[in-house]
Amino acid sequence: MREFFDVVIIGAGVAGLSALLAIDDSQRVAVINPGSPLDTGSTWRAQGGVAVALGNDDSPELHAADTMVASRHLAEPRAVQTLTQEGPDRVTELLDRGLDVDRDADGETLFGLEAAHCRARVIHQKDHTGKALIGHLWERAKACRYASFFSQRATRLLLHNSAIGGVLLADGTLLDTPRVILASGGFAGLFEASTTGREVRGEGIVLAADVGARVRDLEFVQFHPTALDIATDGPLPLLTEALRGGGAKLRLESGERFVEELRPRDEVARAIASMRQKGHTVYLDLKPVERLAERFPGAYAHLTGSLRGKELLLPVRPAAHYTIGGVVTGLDGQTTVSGLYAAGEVASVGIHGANRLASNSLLEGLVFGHRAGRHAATSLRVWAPAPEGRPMVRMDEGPELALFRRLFEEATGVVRTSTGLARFLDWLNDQPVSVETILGRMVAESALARSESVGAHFRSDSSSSKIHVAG
Ligand code: FUM
Repeated sequence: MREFFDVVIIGAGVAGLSALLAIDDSQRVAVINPGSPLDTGSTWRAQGGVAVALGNDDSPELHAADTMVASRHLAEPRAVQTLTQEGPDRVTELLDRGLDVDRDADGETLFGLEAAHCRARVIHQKDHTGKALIGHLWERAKACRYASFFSQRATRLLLHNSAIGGVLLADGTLLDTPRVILASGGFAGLFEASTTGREVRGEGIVLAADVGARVRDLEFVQFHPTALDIATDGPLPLLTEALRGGGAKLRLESGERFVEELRPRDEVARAIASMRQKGHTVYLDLKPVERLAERFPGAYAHLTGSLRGKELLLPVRPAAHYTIGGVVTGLDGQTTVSGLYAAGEVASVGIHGANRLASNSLLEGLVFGHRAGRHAATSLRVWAPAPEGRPMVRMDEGPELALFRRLFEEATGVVRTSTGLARFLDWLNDQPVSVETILGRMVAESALARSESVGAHFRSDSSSSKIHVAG
């Protein structure tokens, strides 16, 4: 089957649906997503919320300053300004259209505090904000008469004369189009310990690189400090940072505290990893959190069953959570390939630098998804049919992929060394080529190339490296 669309959006998380909703009904748009966005991808799993400068004591400038500091000043100021200045409009639009968020008794929006923010500025719905947001966007998306939805996976981008000409889907369908918006998420699902779905494997980055798009900063992988430490083959449940914003403390089995809970996320993750390496178990103590069951029903639910205890302690560990690098874009999502756009976690527009500020990613999807959709819909393109191509190979879930995840995590986890990275790259040389091995190589090579530790990238063999542990 072959069909023409004005725009094809790959991914139906917050960035993809924001792009769709920014396009007018004069365009025919295809949205590709392997399953329902209500339970695939990353948006629906987001807990804490959306950071946005809407509070009376807040401003886009303060939000931008916090974002720059968290990024270790490697973020691009113009991109950060765009995020923080346009964020309030995007979020206000959602609230005006009925997005349900937590409010006080007077109906005023409540703002949560998270690490490295100088103000409480995270709007949320309990600890399942992602579900509320994607549910809202999905209802609106389904009402778009100009959109066709394909429950499929994109397996190759096709070029004609160096410009986008089409997209090949896993079932062999070819979508002819002059414009593709990649909004397919990051690659945290390639790590053994991850808060993200196993299906989130960075395919968009590999598809874009395959057609020559520039990619950067893949070494910056954000590990969330507090995933629930349980044995599972799937993603680890996240214990939102908002819990620490609400007073939860990190403790060793002795009850001793060892790190300030609201230090930047990378520092807290490394402090926990270091304690675990010394043989300690690390717990999140939820006792100080007021109205725990009401405000954080997801976290509270973990206190039942085998984890029930009077002490309200949950065992935690760092887990891959968000991948900062990606396909390089301008402020309207344009990549270095004509007709190809990217937005959200798959993209690198420059707002995170070496470390993403907590709860900036849903805002990123809203702001830059919207901009990419608007630009793609209004840009003029001459289109010619692309030659057909072959699908890229993707590994099946099974022992090979489990081994890949284990070795990938050993090499590119919270703490990296040149020896470990080189060993992983050697191992990859003997593996069949797939989306996963291509991505694994790109990440390991980036991590090897950056020999100094900065932000989320920590090389224990770098002279400047120091793990931040109190006392
Ligand atoms: O802890 C959290 O709720 C995660 C927030 C984020 O990744 O931005």
